[in-house]
Amino acid sequence: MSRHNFFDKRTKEISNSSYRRKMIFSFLIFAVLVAAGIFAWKWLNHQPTEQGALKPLRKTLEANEKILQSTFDTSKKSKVYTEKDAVKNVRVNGLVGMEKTIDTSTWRLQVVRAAGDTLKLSLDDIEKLPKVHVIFDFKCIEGWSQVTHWAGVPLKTFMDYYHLNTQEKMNYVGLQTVDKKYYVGIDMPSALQSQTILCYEMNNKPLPMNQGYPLRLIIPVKYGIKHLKQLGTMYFSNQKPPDYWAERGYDYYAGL
Ligand SMILES: Nc1nc2c(c(=O)[nH]1)N[C@H]1C(S)=C(S)[C@@H](COP(=O)(O)O)O[C@H]1N2
Ligand SMILES: [Mo]
Repeated sequence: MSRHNFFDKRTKEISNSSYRRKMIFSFLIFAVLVAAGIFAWKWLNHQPTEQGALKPLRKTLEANEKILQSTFDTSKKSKVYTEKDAVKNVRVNGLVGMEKTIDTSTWRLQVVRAAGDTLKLSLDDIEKLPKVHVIFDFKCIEGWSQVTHWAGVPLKTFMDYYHLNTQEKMNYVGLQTVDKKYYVGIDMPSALQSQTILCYEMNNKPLPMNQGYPLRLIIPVKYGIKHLKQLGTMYFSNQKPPDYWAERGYDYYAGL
C-alpha cells in the first residue's frame, strides 16, 4: 500500500460547499466578536469616571485591592539589609506639599485622637521614644529602588506610649503634610507592622528638608508614594482617608 493510499482511506473528503459554509460561519463569529468589542469599548468610554479612572475599571481595581488586602500578612517582614548596603546619596523624589523650611521650635505633630481632641507633640517628645533603625529596599512605582537607611520610633510603639488603644482598633491612619497638600491613607495592619516608623533620621543624621524634615513616615511594606514627608497631622478613621495618589488612579494600598 502506498503512503498516499494510506492517508486517503482515513481522510474524509471535504466538499467545496461545506468548506465555504465553515468559512462563512467563522467569519460571522469574527464579525460578532468585533461588534461586541466595539460596543464594549464605546460603553466603557461613556461610563462616568471615579477617582481618575472609568467607573467599571475602578470597580475592577477595587475588587483586586480587596483580594490583595485579604492576603496581606502583617507578621511578614520586609527584607532587612545592613548599613553598608545603604546608599549614601539618597534620591529625592516628590515634593508635593513640601515647605521650603520648617521651624521645629513651632512645628508640632498634631495627633487627632477624636474630633476636638488633638495631641500636640514636639520633635523632642518623639525623639525621646525608643529608636529603631530600618534599612530596606525603598521602591518607587516609577520603577526605581535603592537600599536606604532610616531611624525613628515604630508607629506601634508611639501609639501604645500615647495610649491610642481605641484608635489602633480603627481601620485606617490618615496622614497629612504640614500644609495638607499631600496626604495618604494607611490600613491599620500595615501602620502597626513593626518596621513602620515615624522617621526623623536618614544615614544617622536628621532628615534633610527635601526628604521630610522634621518627620516622615517610613513604611517598608508599601511603595514610596505612602512614605509621606514633612508630616504635620495624623488622624484615625474607619473609612479610607483621602489619598493623593489613589485620587490620581493608583492602587490605594500600594502594598509590596
Ligand atoms: N510630602 C510628600 N511626601 C512624599 C512625596 C511627595 O510628593 N510629597 N512623594 C512620595 C514618593 S512618590 C516617593 S518615591 C518618596 C520619595 O522619598 P525620598 O525623596 O526621600 O526619596 O516620597 C514620598 N513622599
Ligand atoms: Mo514614588
